[in-house]
Formats: sequence, C-alpha cells, structure tokens
Amino acid sequence: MSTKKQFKPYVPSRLSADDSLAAARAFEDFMDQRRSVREFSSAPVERSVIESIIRTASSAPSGAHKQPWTFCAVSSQEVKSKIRKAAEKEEYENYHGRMSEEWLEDLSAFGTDWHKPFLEEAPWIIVLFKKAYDLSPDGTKTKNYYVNESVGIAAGFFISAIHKAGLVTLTHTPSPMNFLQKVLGRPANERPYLLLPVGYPAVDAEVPVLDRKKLEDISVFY
Ligand code: IYR
Repeated sequence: MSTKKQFKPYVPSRLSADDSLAAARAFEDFMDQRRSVREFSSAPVERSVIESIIRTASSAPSGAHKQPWTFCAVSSQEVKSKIRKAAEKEEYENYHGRMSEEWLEDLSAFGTDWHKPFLEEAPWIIVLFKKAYDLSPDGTKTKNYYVNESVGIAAGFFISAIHKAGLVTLTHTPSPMNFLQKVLGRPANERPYLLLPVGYPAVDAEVPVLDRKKLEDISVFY
C-alpha cells in the first residue's frame, strides 16, 4: 500500500548575500551564548512556553517524516523526586566503579558527581523518548527510520528553542536510563534518549570556563 505525497511550492523570501551573512553571524553569536547549566532557579515556567518549545523540537526533520519521539514534560514534584532518586542510584554506581579513570578525569573539570539536585529544583524535567517503532491503534507495529539521527536532531532544535526562550537546560544522560520508562509508564516501543531539566538559571549559577574548538579544528573545506 502506498500513499502518494502531494507537493506545494516552497518559496521562502530570498536574502541577499550580505543579509544572509549578517543573519548567520547574528545567530552564531546568539548560539555561542548558550551554556549547559547545572544550577537551576525553582522559579516557575509556564506550561505554554514548554508546549511551544516542544512544537519547535517536533518541527525537526526525521526519517520518512515519522517524527519518532515523545516528549514527557514533568512538573509534578512527586514524579521529579522519583526520577531524582532513581537517577542518583544509577549515577552513584557510575561514579563508584562503572566509569573508567579516564572518564572520571575528563569530567573533573565540570565538578559533576552522583548528586543530581537539579532534577528536583528545576521547574520542569523533559524526558525525551525515541520510538524504536510505532504502534497503530490496532496494535500492529510500523517501522521508523534513522531513529537515533532523527531524535538527536529534534533534541538540538529543543535545546536551541530553550535558549531562545531565555531558559537553560542540561543534556543529562543517567545511565542506564530504563528506569524512566517504568517511572513514567511509557509503552514498550519508547526508549529513553535524554533527560533535560528546564528552567531559569539560579541567580548564583556558574558555568565552567571553556573554549570552543576553532573552525579549522572542526572542519575541512574541499
Ligand atoms: N552521566 C553522568 C556522567 C557525565 C557524563 C558526561 I559525557 C557529562 O558531560 C557530564 C556527566 C552524570 O550525569 O553525572
């Protein structure tokens, strides 16, 4: 069975070369101000802001336009506490034996440890699930394509939208993350991909001093 795609013209307004460069550089400056933040204010963020950010994330390209993701937005203190407790249990094991000496050394500049207070302090935790396959209403499985690539791109859109809204986040990956499927009661086709606390930064929030790699270190032009 095939469904025929319909097409419509795509005619965005065309920028001059100068305007294009100016817009690219302005966006570069804006994005360069984004930082991962680990200290959150408990100040509330309206649900409508989170909804908008999720819609932006879901505008990302995906394999065969399957949009193979679910964004679980948690503001319930009770659920956040459950997530923190389970994440800290796994992270304790990571920092006490599961992570290599080299990994611990690489992380030492960031001052991280197994304590994850931001999981209770941030007003929202967004748990991003990837959908390994889809389930039709009648229970049959349908295929998704390039799921990791698609969900990674959606996560990038999500992080950019958070920055645009004046909020901060942290791409947290407690490992293993399957406890999130249980805590949130997600179906078998959904696998946790990233956990993102979202909110305003704490007034005394600090970020590590770091440089970004130079263009010549990350690109080759042919
Ligand atoms: N998941 C652990 C360890 C960790 C890993 C990376 I890569 C970081 O950039 C920071 C931490 C944790 O969240 O503590």
